[in-house]
Formats: sequence, C-alpha cells, structure tokens
Amino acid sequence: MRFAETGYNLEIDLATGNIERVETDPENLGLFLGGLGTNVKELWERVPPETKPFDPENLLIFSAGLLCGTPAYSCNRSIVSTISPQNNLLAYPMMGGFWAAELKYAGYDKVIMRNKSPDLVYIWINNDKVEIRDASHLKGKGALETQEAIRQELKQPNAQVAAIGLAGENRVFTASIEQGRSSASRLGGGAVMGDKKVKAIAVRGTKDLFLADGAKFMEHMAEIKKYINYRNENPLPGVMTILSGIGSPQEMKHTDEKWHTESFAWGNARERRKTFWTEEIDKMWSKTQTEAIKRLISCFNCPQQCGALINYKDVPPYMMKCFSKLTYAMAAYVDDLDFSFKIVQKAQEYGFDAFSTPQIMAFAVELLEAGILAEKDFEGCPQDSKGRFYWLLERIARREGIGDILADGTYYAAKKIGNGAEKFAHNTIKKHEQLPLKLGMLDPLYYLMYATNEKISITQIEGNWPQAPFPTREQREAFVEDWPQLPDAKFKQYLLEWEPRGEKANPFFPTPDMCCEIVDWMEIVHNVDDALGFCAGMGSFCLKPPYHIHNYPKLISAATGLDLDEEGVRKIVRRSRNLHRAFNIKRGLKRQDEKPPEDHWKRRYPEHEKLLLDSYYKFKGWNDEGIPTRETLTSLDLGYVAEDLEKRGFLKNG
Ligand code: 4KX
Ligand code: MTE
Ligand code: MTE
Repeated sequence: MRFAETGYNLEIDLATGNIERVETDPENLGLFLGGLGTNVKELWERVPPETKPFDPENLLIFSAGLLCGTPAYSCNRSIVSTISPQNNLLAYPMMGGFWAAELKYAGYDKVIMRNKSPDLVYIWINNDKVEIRDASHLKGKGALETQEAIRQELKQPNAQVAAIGLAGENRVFTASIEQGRSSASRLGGGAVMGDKKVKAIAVRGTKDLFLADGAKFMEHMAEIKKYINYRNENPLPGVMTILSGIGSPQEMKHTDEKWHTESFAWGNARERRKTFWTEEIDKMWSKTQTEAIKRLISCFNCPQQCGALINYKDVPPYMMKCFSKLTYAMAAYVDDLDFSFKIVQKAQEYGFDAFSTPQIMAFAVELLEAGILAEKDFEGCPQDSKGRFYWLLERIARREGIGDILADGTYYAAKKIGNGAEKFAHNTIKKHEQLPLKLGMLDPLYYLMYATNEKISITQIEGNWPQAPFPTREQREAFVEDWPQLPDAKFKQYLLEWEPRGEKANPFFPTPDMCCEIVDWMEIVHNVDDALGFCAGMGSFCLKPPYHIHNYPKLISAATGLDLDEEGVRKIVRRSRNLHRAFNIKRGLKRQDEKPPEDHWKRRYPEHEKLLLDSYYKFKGWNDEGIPTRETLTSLDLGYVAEDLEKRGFLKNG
C-alpha cells in the first residue's frame, strides 16, 4: 500500500485523447518526496533540452504536493510545472485553494499532459472517470466565469476547477491559471495551457488516502495547531505588519500599507515615494478596503484567512489576496485603492499574472512618454493613467496591435521595439519581471537569492531570516531567545551581530560564508514546502512559522512510513535542487544570467558580488560556471546526470 501519495498519475495525450492511469515508481518518494521534486524528475526524464515551450513535447504537469489531502494544516498547494515561454527554463507556478486535495481524493498525484489538443477542451476528472470534453462554448470566456460555467454544466457544485482566460488562450507569456481565490501565476503556465488548448481542468474525488501512522501524525498536528494558536495570539514585535504574523501576507486583513507603498517603487519600478502613507491616505484606503471585502477566506484545511471575497460596487464578485491588491495601482501611479479593486477583477478574468503584467503596462506607458512608442500605437487609448491601463490590459489579452508585442513581456517586447526600448526593460532577471524594488545598499543575502533561486521570483525564496537587521541589541536578543525554527545555533550569533550600519552591516556582513549558509536554509525550507505542498506562509515564507526543518522529518515519516531525519530531508532537497539546476543548465542557463537588475541597488560592489557568487557556487559543490560537479552529483545518487552533462560537454573532467 502507498501512504500519503496515491501512487498513480494521470497521463493524458492531448493529441490522441488517450488517457492512462499510470502507477508511479515507489522509489521516487524517498528520492524526491513529491510535488515539485517529482515534477522535476519527470521533466528531466521526458523533456529534452531542444524542446521549446510551445512544442508539443513540452509537458504541462499539475501535481498535488505529497501531503496534500492529508489532515496536515495548510497543506494544499498544486504545483504546476512546465517550460516557461518567458525564458525557456523550468517554471513552477503554484496555487493553494482546494484543487490539490480533490485530485488526491480522485486517486491521482499528478496530471501530466503532453502534445496539443486540436480543439479547445477541458478535462473532467471524477474518480476513475476521466474525460476530455469540448470547450468550444467557453472560448474567450474569463478564467473565473469558466470555473462557474463548468461546475454548472457538470452539475458538480463541489468540483474544483483551474482555468485560463483569454490571455492564456492567446499564449500571452504572463498568463496565469486561476482557481477560486488562488492562482498559479508566474512564468506563463497559463500560456502553455492555452497552447495545448486546455481551457480548464475540473476535478472531484471521493476516495480515501492513507497515512502510515495516522495516530502519530495527528499527535504532530495537535502540536502544530498549538503553535499556530500561540503565534496568532502573539504577533512578532519590531517587524512590518505583514511580517508579524503567519499565513501568506495578510493584506486582506490589514489595511496598513505603509511598508509596500513606501518601500516598493511605483510606475515602471522607478520611484520610491517615501512619504506616501499619510493619515489621509490611511483613512481613505482603509475605508475602500473595508467596503470591498465581504469576508476573509481560507484555502483547504487552513486555519488562517489570507484571502478575501471581494464584493465591490458594480464589480462582479471575485477573490483576492496578497500584493495583487497594490501592483496595478502602484504601476499606474494611481493613489486610490478603488482602481485596484476594479482592475484586478478584469485582470483575473483575462488570467494575468499580477506581478509581471502591471509592469509591462507601466513599461509601455514610459515608452510612449519617451517617444519610443508612437501615439499611433496607442490609437483610441484614453489619456489618463487608469484608462490607459484598462486599454492596455485588453490589448495585451487580445494580442491586438501594440498588445501583441507587449504580450511577450518586457524583455522580448523591448527587443522587438528597439530604438532604445531595452533601457526601459530594466527590471528582469532571467528575462522575467521582478517585484518593483529599487533600494539603496547592496544586500548580500538578497543578492544571492535573486541571482540564483530557481523560482526566479524573490517572494518565493526569502523567508525565515529577517529581511533587515533589528536596530537595537535588545530587539535582537528578544528575537533569538524564542526561535525553535533555527536549523543551527550559529545563526543566532549571526543575527545578534548583524547591525543596520557600520562594519557588521550590509554589504559585508553577514560574510559571504554566512550568507551561503543562510540562503541554503531558506532554499531548503522552500523546497520542502514545494515538494510536500505546504503553504509557504506556514513554513518557508514567514518569520517563526509552525513548520520547519525540525518537524518536517517527523511529519513525513508518520505520513509515509519513510524513516527520515533532518539530514535525510536535506539530502533529498540537495538532490532535487541539483537535478533542477542541471535541467536548466542543459537549457542554456549560464553564470552570466545569475544577476539582479543593474539598478536594483544604488550602491553596488562588483568585486564583493563576485566573491559572493563564487562562495555560493563552491558551497553548493558547483564549478565556477555554476554547474554541479560530478562529485556533487554522484554523492546525491545523480551519477546519470553527471554522465549526461559530460556527454553534452557541460562538464569536463568532473
Ligand atoms: N550603510 O537599502 P535601503 C516581500 C542606506 S519582497 C550605509 O533603500 P530600507 C513581499 C541606503 O543606501 C522582499 N547606508 O532600504 C512581501 C539608503 O539611503 P539612500 C522585500 C546604508 O529603506 C509581500 C537608505 O539607507 N525585501 O517581502 O532600509 C508581498 C535606505 O536603505 C546602509 C527585500 O528586498 C549601510 N549598511 O529598507 C510582496 C530585502 N544600509 O536612499 C513582496 C531587503 C542602507 O540615500 N529589505 N543604507 O541611498 C529591506 O531592505 C527592507 O525590508 C526594505 C527597505 C524593503 C523596507
Ligand atoms: N497573479 C494573479 N493572477 N493572482 C494573484 O493572486 N499573486 C501574486 C503573483 N501574481 C497573484 C498573481 C503573488 S502575491 C505571488 S507571491 C505570486 O503571484 C505567486 O506566484 P506563483 O503562483 O507563480 O507561485
Ligand atoms: N506556498 C508554497 N509552497 N510556495 C510558494 O511560493 N507563495 C506564498 C503562498 N504560499 C508560496 C506558497 C505567497 S507569497 C502567496 S501570496 C500565496 O501563496 C499565493 O497564494 P495562491 O498560490 O493560492 O494563489
């Protein structure tokens, strides 16, 4: 019997309509856990480096995390994996909500789609009955309307539906996949889904899922719940509101947006408005937000309420969470939240990533103002900022006129537009738009995380380590006193010594060696969350979370029967991360791609940055080019990867 996992994947050939229920190799559990880990393994084995994002051979995998569907609190992530149209590397957007649990209850760990359907279809998974159904009547429909239309058509009010909108159908590179309050957003999973002509995947399941030691597992959960209650009652002092609690950022619950609006840049990632948050703005925004939110909502089996049901003026009801509350308003330089609650609904219906898309529009507006794009490119576009954003959103979703060029993201659009446009596409890493952060002083930890993380998006790699040093020794001592999540006591000392200014401050402290260890810690916990399916908001993303390196092994062991300790978990993560990296190396990832945008910090230290990257590569067991060595790969049972990299000329002499 298989525990925690179902032991079966659904394999769907979209070209022939062939559907198979395939038993998976039980060995992979101990080698890669599940979720992202086993997705990477599938892609490594089945997608050769020559395959382009829109080739039929590109796979589109929807995977439940390993512990999804079990009683583990806040374990509900579906991890989508595919080759990204934005940069030809492995993308793994993910979503919470209820879809993953439903897939497990239907009897599957993953849905793996290959080839392309000749016509627009949706997939309906209902336990053992799986159908590919005509979706021609849903063509052009919004991602949210589609979910409801499918539930009604199937007469299945409890089916969970992940769908794309017009942006996905038109292969816009920043198209998302939407599901209830959740979204698999970044790096164009929605575009690949559209390319394969899959409008939606609906799932409903009623089967059982088994745990190896249910009683032990529930004991662990009781401990976890105790901690969740404690943390909820004791928010962390001395950090910005959104980092004081647990769950993903509480931007639906809190109205105080001083931190984002003053620390993040407005427009096309241009300007920090350090005195934006006045009493008047606070009052106005709080009023709008309170009026817009009908109630707060959760994902499957989660005690937190990070999302909200929005019922605002004449806008059709929808759900929102986190920073998408602000990205459109800040990119458009609009000082009122009314705009946000309106445009986000439209953007979700089209199915757009809320990080990249507003930046593309702000980039276009800058190009117009700089005379690089012409008035004729904007024929019929309103002159005001809000109007321009609505107009651009629609053009991009439809790939009409200038929208067709912008739909490929700022990197490729700038190349096509030419005439100096490249200077304006200034906020990408590995061709992917980043959050609009433009700060003063080089931050060595963030330098490494931005440069090297596989997610290519900072919110999904930072986490348990505070973002900035505490100003006073007393605050630091108070913080480290109660820190059971720490992987090693030495980190306490690092935090105690880290100062806002002086010798023990950024950019030279933490030292490069310390930075490697801290970043490694962040990566381990993120990677475990993404394999198990835990919400990072209860693990890797926040300060002092309920799930951490000391309790993951116990949970995995009780759930699966694997005999795992902390070192065992670390080794799995190292294996999975090295395989992931090798996959991207074969697809062209190079050391020179591993860099934050030039203007991310005003103060840069090229020699120190080189030292940081050299140290990190060495720490990881990679060569100077960032390629895992034969020795590293062999120690992780990845000898076959070393052979492949050698055969292709990436590795020479180990
Ligand atoms: N020595 O660097 P600053 C996220 C100076 S995304 C001398 O601009 P600050 C979410 C600077 O040069 C991740 N001087 O930054 C969550 C500058 O002066 P200037 C975001 C030093 O304002 C939810 C001035 O001090 N986090 O979490 O302090 C949804 C101000 O500095 C100095 C990060 O990116 C030194 N050692 O703080 C979406 C990580 N150090 O203007 C996303 C870093 C600084 O005259 N985080 N100066 O040049 C941070 O730095 C803080 O959290 C932040 C910025 C963002 C508030
Ligand atoms: N895009 C849409 N459509 N809806 C969203 O809620 N959330 C943003 C961003 N883009 C969001 C979105 C936030 S807050 C995050 S952290 C990332 O997507 C999550 O990226 P992922 O889904 O690729 O993992
Ligand atoms: N959980 C995992 N495992 N990995 C992630 O990257 N991102 C977090 C949170 N949970 C994240 C995660 C962030 S920053 C946000 S805003 C929400 O997921 C996005 O919720 P959604 O994916 O349900 O849309």
